[in-house]
Amino acid sequence: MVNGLSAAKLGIPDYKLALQQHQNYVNALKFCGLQVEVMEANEDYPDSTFIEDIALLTPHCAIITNPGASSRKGEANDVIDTIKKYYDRIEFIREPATIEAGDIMMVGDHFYIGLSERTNEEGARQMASILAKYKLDTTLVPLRDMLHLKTGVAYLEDSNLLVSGEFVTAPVFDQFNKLEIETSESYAANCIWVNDHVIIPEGYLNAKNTIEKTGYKTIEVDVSEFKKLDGGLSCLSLRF
Ligand code: CIR
Repeated sequence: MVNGLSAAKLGIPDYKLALQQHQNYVNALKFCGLQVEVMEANEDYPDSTFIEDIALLTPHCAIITNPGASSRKGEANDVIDTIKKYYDRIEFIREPATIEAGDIMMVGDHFYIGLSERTNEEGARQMASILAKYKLDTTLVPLRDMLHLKTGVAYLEDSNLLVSGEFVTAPVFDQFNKLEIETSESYAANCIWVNDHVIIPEGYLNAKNTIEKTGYKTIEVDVSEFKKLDGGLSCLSLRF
């Protein structure tokens, strides 16, 4: 992962510390009642720890994406056998479509798809048409600055949506109860709701207060080494 893609300018990740942080992340998921299968590291793909991007797992099917970053194409090959253990129906996004599932946010039967530097219109189109087969709807969200849609929004169920940066005023999210994460803490807009807990990155006090005031229990996990590669908490797992 020390060779992973990064725009953060926060330096090279400390690999040993990243391993510890990853273990703490796994422990937090287990604490929330999840069963966790940890994949072997794939040293050919420095960004493969951000496994969220390579598949969308819905209640009906798994959809293998085609990453927009060329160094990430092929990451899925290593993971499909594992996904097959849990899914009979596996669909694929095909060239020239590109899409990374960090650009997809699930809200019940509805999926918001960010159009980003990694997800092109054809990617969103193929994804929407696969989802439609399973009676799942989609809304497209053009991105301005963020890497991925879920870099700046996180759905916490019960209509509660964390929003930061360009998404604070985006009309597409107006029907939600928006919980704004201030710019200086924008990294904390990438949280995950798991069985009534919200796992949040460590060190973002205002975000933590906002989430707790809304009625959630929070679990803080330090993911500083993954932040150095522009990745957040959601990116590190496929949850279904
Ligand atoms: C990348 O640039 O692809 C990785 N360094 C970070 C991916 C983060 N994934 C995500 O936001 N879903």
